[in-house]
Amino acid sequence: MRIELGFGLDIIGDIHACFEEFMTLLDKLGYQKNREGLYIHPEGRKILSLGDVMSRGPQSIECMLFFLRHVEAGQAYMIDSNHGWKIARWLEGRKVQLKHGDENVQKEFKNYELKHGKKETLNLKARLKTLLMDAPSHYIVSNEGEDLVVCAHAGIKDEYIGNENSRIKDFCRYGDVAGMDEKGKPIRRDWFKEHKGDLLILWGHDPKPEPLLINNTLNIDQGVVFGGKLTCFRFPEREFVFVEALENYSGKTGADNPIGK
Ligand SMILES: [Mn+2]
Repeated sequence: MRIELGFGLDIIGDIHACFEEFMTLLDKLGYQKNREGLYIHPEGRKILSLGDVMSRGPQSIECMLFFLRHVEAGQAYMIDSNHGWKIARWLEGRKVQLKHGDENVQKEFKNYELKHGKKETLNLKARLKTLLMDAPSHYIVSNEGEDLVVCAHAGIKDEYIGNENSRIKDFCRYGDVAGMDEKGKPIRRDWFKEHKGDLLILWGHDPKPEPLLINNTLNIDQGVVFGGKLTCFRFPEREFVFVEALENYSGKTGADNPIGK
């Protein structure tokens, strides 16, 4: 789970199947499509996704396929996430309830099968399942032996950093959830208040209208699928690059919309 900073990282918040906005972002960041169809940065930068690349939005398969190809090519990293884990188990053939936008992935696969046939669909599903199952709970970005940044989907406790077990995986997927309220929404505890030290923790999952920096923890999920924007945090430059959502794909408005759109 420890990766080298190398020539720089472009760390990207929850994409949630907003493939068009993601392509616009890569273009803004200076990535160029090569002959094999891979997006390569001329300065050798790499892409790191905070997870939830699929579900809710319109193009889950395209987004997952992008990370499948770029992770295999060593050009991108992608961490585990709550939707990613749900879809992984569905792809494995387990009985899971597809809701909160996961049902869109199933619909996309039905259309994919009509277009590409059963064999190719099964093959893709198996490869995507492996990608999602193999995704680590978090990454530690280091440079010349010094740890600089931790990337986790929904959050992490300081004592979990550098370790991996089922409890840590769950915490990184869902954050510190104290149960559900009467409306079925998770009651979230603010894990980031406990973080100490200089290590910067990047996280997404819980959309905020703007990047939120507290205690050296930085939320970069600005709710693109809810009509907000897709965020990239460039490291080590510590610069933000945003792409505004083309629309609110979520069907959620007003009080039901986490960023109030
Ligand atoms: Mn999430």
